[in-house]
Amino acid sequence: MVSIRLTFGNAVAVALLYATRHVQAQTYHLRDNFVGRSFLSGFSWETYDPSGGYVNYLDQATSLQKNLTYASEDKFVIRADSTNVVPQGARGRDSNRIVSHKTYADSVLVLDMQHMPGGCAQWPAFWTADPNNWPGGGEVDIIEGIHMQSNNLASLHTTEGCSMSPQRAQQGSSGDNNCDVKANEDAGCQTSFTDGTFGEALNGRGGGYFVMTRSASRGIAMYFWNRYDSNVPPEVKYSSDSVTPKDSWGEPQALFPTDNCDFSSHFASHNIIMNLSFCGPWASPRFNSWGCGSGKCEDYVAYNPGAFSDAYWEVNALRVYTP
Ligand SMILES: *[C@@H]1O[C@H](CO)[C@@H](O)[C@H](O)[C@H]1NC(C)=O
Ligand SMILES: CC(=O)N[C@H]1CO[C@H](CO)[C@@H](O)[C@@H]1O
Repeated sequence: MVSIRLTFGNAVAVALLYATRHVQAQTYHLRDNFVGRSFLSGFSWETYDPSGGYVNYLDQATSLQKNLTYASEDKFVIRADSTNVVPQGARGRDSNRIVSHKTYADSVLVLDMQHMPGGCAQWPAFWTADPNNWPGGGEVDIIEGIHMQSNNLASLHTTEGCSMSPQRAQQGSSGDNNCDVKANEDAGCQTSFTDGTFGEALNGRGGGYFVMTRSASRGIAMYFWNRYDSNVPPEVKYSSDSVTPKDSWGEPQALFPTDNCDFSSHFASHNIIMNLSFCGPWASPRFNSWGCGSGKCEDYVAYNPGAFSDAYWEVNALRVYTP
């Protein structure tokens, strides 16, 4: 009898485990596939800088004309000006900030990125938010960092009542754990990815694939594979009609589960935003300590155009999948 019970118990346990995994494997279907010129029609170029950077964001027409935005059949590039000294009285160095027309809630974003900005004074970011409802609608920073950082920093920013346990099933390491923008001077709840996931360090590996999965019931997970990693899931590497995040993808770099955060009330539908700012409240005060020189961040940006020849995002594809 005892042995029968044990056998029965094990069978139930195995069945439950299988059922749990099966439930987690949700399939998402391709909704938008931004490649090359389709960025021009799918995004708007915002000229206003809400973050206090030393930057002059251009409108699309001006940026195209200066070739600071470039789109072909299969490439999309946005870059900072790297030939001119910043004129007296200008808002800062010419750059780009693009915002998707469409918004997405539960979704999987696949960013196939060849090259990203990185270096002294630079503050690039790839993120999602509802710009008309901040912080009420939440913010998800997928790629962000400053200066010569080589670990990507991912974070969530919310209203109060959303936090993360410091121990999470992720490859990266957690930093601040309160997502509330009023805690920790808006650091948000954070995970630092492993090394080689940001800036020049990442470019040296041929860029790679960033994947963000967002679900009101399961929270947010972020994955990264560099371009030559043999474990990039085929559905991520090659344009595919659907993706199914699953255990075989391995442990995510960053995990933001729902245990202490109700995602449906803290996150609205989000636009996708890519920007490249300079200096500002995060990078300026850390300019000297990062070994970028003894002067001021803004002067470095103004008088050293040549230092920004690598300050560009080059995107092969951005695919958006929804349930
Ligand atoms: C414009 O920028 C693209 C991408 O950076 C580059 O390949 C191309 O040569 C540039 N065109 C000109 C005319 O400089
Ligand atoms: C100027 C600008 O848009 N800066 C934003 C760039 O991205 C980060 C995302 O973390 C925002 O916090 C900045 O406001």
